Amino acid sequence: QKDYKLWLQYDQISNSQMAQEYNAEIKGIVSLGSSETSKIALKELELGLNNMLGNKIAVKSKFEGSNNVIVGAKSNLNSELLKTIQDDFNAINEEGFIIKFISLKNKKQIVITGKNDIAVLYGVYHFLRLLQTNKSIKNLSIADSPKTNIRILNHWDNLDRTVERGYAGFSLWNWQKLPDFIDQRYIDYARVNASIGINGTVLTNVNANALILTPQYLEKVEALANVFRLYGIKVYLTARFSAPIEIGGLKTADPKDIAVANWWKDKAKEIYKRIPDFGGFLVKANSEGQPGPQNYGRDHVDGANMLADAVAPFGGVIMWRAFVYSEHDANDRAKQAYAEFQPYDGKFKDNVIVQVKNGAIDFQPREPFHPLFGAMKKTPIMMEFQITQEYLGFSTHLVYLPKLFQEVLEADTYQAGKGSTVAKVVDGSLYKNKLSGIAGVANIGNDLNWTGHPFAQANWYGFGRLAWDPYLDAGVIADEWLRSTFSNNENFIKPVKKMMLQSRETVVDYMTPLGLHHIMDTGHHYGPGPWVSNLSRPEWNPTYYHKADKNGIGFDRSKTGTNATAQYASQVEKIFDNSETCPEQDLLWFHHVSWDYKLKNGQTLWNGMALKYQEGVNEVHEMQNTWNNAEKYVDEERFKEVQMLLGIQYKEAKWWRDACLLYFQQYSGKELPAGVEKPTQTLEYFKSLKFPFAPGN
Ligand code: BDP
Repeated sequence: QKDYKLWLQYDQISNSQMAQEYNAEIKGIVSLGSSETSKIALKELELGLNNMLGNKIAVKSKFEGSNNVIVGAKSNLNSELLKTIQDDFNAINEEGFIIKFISLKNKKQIVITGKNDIAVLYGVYHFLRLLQTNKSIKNLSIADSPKTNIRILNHWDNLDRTVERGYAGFSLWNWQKLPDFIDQRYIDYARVNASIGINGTVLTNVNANALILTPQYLEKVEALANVFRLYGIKVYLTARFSAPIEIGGLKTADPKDIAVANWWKDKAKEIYKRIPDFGGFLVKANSEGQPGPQNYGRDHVDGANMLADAVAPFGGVIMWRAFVYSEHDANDRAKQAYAEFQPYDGKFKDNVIVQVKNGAIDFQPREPFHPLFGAMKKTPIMMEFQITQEYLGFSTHLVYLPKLFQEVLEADTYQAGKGSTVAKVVDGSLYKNKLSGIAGVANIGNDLNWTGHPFAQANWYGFGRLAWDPYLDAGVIADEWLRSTFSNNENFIKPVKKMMLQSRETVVDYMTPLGLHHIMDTGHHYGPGPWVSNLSRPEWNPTYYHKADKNGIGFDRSKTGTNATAQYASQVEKIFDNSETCPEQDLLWFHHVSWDYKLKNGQTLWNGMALKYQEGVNEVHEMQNTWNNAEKYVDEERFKEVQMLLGIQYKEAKWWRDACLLYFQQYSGKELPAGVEKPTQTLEYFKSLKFPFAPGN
């Protein structure tokens, strides 16, 4: 099944010129290593080359003849070979690889190497990608290393196999059959992740269940770790802060209590005995009702450091989340994480890294970057992106997320002067952190195609590529993905890539244009619900976020409002604080403006907003056209699936437009401008819609 193979299709090269080149340049494989991982690398290379070149490639035991692909880690290279690439090793880190044409005894050879077998595996995948994307390999000389240490998926998977915010079926982890039954899917999962350089996975939900830390479950976790290790993937777990009470029989989980600290130390010892390369814990504490150190009058530093001490002897890390906001805090929700965490700068132990969502609210179609990036100069900060589309149409809407990721990574925090981009914060280069990382909340489930929407595979792929190199361009990534997943035909690539790159702006247009946010319906966050105002916590209500009234719309976070802008470096603050200089895409995030406010294009806010909603709908229609024209380049199954999904997206884009405009119109009191289609239903109708079944909430 094509869907299942993701971006590792290895279709036969149809471009005859490239096929000729590859056949001339690649005559055989010489594999030097003998570890399990070396065997995996060899098998992959054989599979890829045999399929793409359409003939069986010779696997040799010696360097006979020329143009062999020689694969092996540095320690496997003989001195003669090593001499030819010695210098290249200075250009890579522990996980980096070298792919190079060399001359050995006057014969041309291609070496794929690195400092260990996992790095070599990364090199093999990179080499295969070059062929998959029809790049010339003549005289290759590549030395490439990942820029971040922790490149990790966060699975919000529960032990009953439901997945919080998961839209691609149930959890991959079959706890009932583990540890003895190793589903082929675990191996395939590790393989595809290795192909994009992902090196960690948190198996369990941030809303954690302490049971995962009991011996019965740890035995199962160990079985998964044994599979993943061969592909360079470390296993991590979420730690429920109250576990010492729930499964340890203690009366408290106070981090300053010796018995509690010892309980975690013993637990860590027990885990590392089973899994010597266990990565560590991800913790959601004192957030949305989860237990944490504050239950005992302690703070986040106390909690994180206590756990850090437990895993430190084994080289483990604690990823402590900064996703906090409280109903008892009268502050603007967008300000709370910064207000709470920034003062802790420099207080965490060395093996703690603070995990921060890309924006200050919650994975919206668009958010300005989180003010904590760059603001903690003595604390490593890692990125948390959401690959699963909780607020962006689940796995039903086609939205290419690397565009969103890139926008955040490129944002300049100015925290250490101009050029202090978020990418430099998360790769650790800005403040020379020892730890760095990028996490993505996984969009993977047990659906046959892994991600529900065939194009959601691109979001997994793109996440991995950006975690490896946060400076990559979303367009380049889309190009790679399309070629590896579908076809190298330019007539296919060009329009479909354009559609992907536009798709993120499109969803913003039909859901939350001009800086609107969090106006999704209650609980599931799927359809529009700007009218919702009856939830117990004020900051859960859409009305809290858009603040529409007769005078205008938007959340005033400037000096005249909550002053959230002051949490940014002064250069950024200045820009956001003034509605004239604030990027229009963030206008209603930072400002409450009148319905007659003049936009840059001369339209009034009301007209401009209505036209944006319409534009979003039109753009989805365009996507449908683009896809229909792509039919002859795509297998029937995937073609039909995407076609049907785009049909739903078109219907739902109109639902968003009509529901939001009818609702806001009550306040603006204005007619819809020319060019905006008339709503087909009344506001009452849209309000009465109940979403019958929403997965994963
Ligand atoms: C929100 C989700 C919720 C998660 C929470 C989190 O709605 O399901 O538990 O974030 O990140 O986006 O902890």
